[in-house]
Amino acid sequence: MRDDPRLPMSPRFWRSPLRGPWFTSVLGLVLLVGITVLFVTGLVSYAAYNPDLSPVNDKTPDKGILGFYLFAWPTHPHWLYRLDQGVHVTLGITLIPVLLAKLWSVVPRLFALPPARSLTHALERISLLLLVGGGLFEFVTGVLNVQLDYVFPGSFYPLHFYGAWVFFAAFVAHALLKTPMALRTLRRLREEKNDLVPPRPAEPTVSRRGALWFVGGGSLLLFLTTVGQNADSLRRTALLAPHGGADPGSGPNGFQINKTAAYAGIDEAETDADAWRLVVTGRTGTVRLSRAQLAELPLYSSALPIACVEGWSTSDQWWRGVRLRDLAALVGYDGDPPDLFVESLQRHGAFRRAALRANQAADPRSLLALYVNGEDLSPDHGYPARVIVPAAPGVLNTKWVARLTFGDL
Ligand SMILES: Nc1nc2c(c(=O)[nH]1)N[C@H]1C(S)=C(S)[C@@H](COP(=O)(O)O)O[C@H]1N2
Ligand SMILES: [Mo]
Repeated sequence: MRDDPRLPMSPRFWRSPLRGPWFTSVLGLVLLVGITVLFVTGLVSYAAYNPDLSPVNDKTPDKGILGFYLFAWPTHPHWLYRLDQGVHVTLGITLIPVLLAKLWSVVPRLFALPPARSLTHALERISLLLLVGGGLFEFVTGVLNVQLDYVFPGSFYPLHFYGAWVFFAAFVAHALLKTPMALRTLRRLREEKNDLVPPRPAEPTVSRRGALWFVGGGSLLLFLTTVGQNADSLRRTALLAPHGGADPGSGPNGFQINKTAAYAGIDEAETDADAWRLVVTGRTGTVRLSRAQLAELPLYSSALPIACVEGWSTSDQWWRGVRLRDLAALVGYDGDPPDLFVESLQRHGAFRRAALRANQAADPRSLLALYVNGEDLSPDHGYPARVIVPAAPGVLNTKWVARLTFGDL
């Protein structure tokens, strides 16, 4: 079987003259840097949810020691989550051609016989299964979540989170084994020959450098059609960005909408000025405020973006409303406020409520916004009132707020 060139187990089956240590090494080193950045930005992104704060924010309750690194998410700089998640998603999409080319370059090894020459070899091949399987799993779950909007109801986070740890563990082992060889190959300190070089190469149709330009061009194209989803003025260039569908229209409320009021099942009768009351609860009891009463309180403006886990973000918008810390003061917290639990009018859906940390409630830029860009919030942007907090993931900026509960969670 090993010698029959019609079967993939035979080295002679694989004929592309592009395969060899140089091509694999270049792609491998790009992935070494890129995937490390993806892993770090991904872990940081998860910390931004403040999962230690409350079960409401915790999307992977069984994470155990994998949550060792979690930290209290800061509110400075205000674009922190926007940058982190923008890099995570844009880079992930950009690396797809590199990942595919890298896998293509080593695919003969998948079929190599015998399956294991020694115990070390067997362990190496098992780690490769975790590496390739884990890598494909992370890229596929990531892209599906970005493109199809929660195809894994409630379970994308644990899948992607645990997958990342499995994948990265195998990735570190692989990098330790292979990086020295890849660097030597690129410095041409060693003869360019290994089992990836086809024993009976076909005529080249493209040079190795040409092939690399092709892969790089694919990445560049994906980058250029994705990166625009990180700013209002560039959004039209983001051809590959999801949610091109719900047209936010123009004007002050004309920025990205993910879930409309109709989608969230918000009943207009409930948001009506006569019916809606904000219920604020804290140490000294409960107060109820109509929108008109809220608008009588001292109002402040904050320029803050919305940045979604899916990798899109808006430019800074001008929000205007009541400071969360001022609302805390109404219910007995004169100094710094405690943690805060926010609930919306929405009855179903994982993001209908969120927990905010004391530092987020205390930041003077954190608002219960009534207006955006000089106008009332539109129904789709959370009318009558929405939370907006600097540096936080979009999920924590609850729309259609009904109730704020201050107190240690
Ligand atoms: N009540 C409520 N608030 C919510 C959501 C939601 O589903 N329900 N979605 C959140 C998410 S995931 C994001 S990214 C921001 C912005 O979402 P939008 O584009 O739908 O306005 O609102 C947040 N606020
Ligand atoms: Mo989001």
